[in-house]
Amino acid sequence: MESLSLDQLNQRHALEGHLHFAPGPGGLPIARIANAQAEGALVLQGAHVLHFQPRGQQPVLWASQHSFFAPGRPIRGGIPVCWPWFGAHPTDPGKPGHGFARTSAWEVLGTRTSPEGTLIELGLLPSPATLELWPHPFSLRLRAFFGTQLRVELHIHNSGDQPFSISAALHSYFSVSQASAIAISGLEGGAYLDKVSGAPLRQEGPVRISEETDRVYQDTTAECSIEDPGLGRRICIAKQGSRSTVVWNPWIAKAARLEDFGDQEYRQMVCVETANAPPAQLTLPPGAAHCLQALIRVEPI
Ligand code: TA6
Repeated sequence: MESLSLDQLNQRHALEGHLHFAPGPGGLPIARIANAQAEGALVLQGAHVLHFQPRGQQPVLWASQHSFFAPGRPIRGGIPVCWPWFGAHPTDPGKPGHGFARTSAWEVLGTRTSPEGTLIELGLLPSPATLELWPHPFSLRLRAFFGTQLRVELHIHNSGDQPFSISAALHSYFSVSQASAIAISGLEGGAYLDKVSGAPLRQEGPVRISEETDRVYQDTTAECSIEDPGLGRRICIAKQGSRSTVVWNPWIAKAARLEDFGDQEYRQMVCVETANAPPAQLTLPPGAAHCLQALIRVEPI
């Protein structure tokens, strides 16, 4: 895949007054979006949505002040694209956590703007490096639409002649006033795997955060919302093509162990992830396609 310079990207894909490419944090190429509805940003590495702020609102996505922004390193925040596996590799702990999509160089395929908002589309195809990690042909596309809502779509195509099985997530980090003061609705009664204790449990009432929280809610397709009285808002996360919802906050000890996570930053974030996460798998026959979509909006409360 040809990697274009910022000048070439701007010549081909910039949209006057709405979208342009510039050096982002750490010098990583970034698309910056501004329109009547919102501001946004997407780091080309990993097709990584980093920022979404509807006009008149506080930023919706969270990112650590300690995040790496370096070639091949995951970004701590925004919406990492976890593919073709979620979490640790199922059999080889030496392979990168959450797969390779989030640290790969994606290609800008197109941009478009309308009175409703601005779209950017990126693509990822196999390389010798990805085939080494995962020996299957594929085609990925990531579409991010910045309007009054943020719509993120991961389109997965099995371009090979053999079926493949994957797990995946749009691993969204959200900015909240105080993690211990929010309530996450939409998962009531759902069965989940508590990855902290290893126990299979069932959710009673809304999810509240008061300790390390790392839960994979299975067979959940409902919209979730993060009720945040401190910011006077709820963040609503609707989805399509996803049967798992992951809720994560590292809390005190794990945040302190993570090099790219400030010791106190757990207080201002929570992940509500749009996923198909183990034990769920997604098997695509040759030629099949699947779309994993998150639709994120903010409402006053
Ligand atoms: O989504 C929750 C999780 O799987 C946690 O177990 C934690 O590892 C988190 O993802 C972050 O993973 P990362 O590889 O980005 O540090």
